Amino acid sequence: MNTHALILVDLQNDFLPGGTLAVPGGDEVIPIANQLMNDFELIVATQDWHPASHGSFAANHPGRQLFESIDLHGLPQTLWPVHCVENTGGALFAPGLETRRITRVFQKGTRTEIDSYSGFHDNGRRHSTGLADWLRAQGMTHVTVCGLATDYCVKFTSLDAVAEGFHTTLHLPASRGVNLQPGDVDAAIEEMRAKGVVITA
Ligand code: VGL
Ligand code: ZN
Repeated sequence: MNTHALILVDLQNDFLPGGTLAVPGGDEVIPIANQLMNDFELIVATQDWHPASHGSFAANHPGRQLFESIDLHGLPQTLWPVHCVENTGGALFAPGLETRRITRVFQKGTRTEIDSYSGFHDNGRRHSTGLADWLRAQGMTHVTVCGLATDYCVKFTSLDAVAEGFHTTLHLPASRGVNLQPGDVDAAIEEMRAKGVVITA
């Protein structure tokens, strides 16, 4: 597995039950991710890391509703509860996650004016996190992606991995989705499959 990296997406307190943007069953993936790490020599993690002023927070748009879609500097933006604010407990990795096995953490969503679902680029593809170049520099040709949430950050990280030329697998047992609308997770899985992601059930 020397050329195959594991990407753990957003395994952070605010996405777990009790967090501000809890993903149903999000806590269930932590022991599965710990187990999955045994199969990989190179493990990276993404970390949603927003300034309190972030444009994806409904609270920063008076008069707007949670989960409404707005135009944020030219891009469609779903308005989320305040979550994963930099240097707060909600942004920390889940306490049960074996973080010492993670070689590098790539933070995203760090700029107020734009959101970043993918661990590779922001939603406007304006800035890269450096993840793709770093993986290539380590000699990686394959990635397995898992984590939270299947229909947002896992999906966009997986699609960008394909676009960057990596052979990409989605590990479904170690992933959970939001399903703001019923069927969102299934649609995300179908879109990933159609665009070349191998799905491991
Ligand atoms: C995520 C919504 C907002 C995710 C992050 O990790 O999937 N979703 N920020
Ligand atoms: Zn976020």
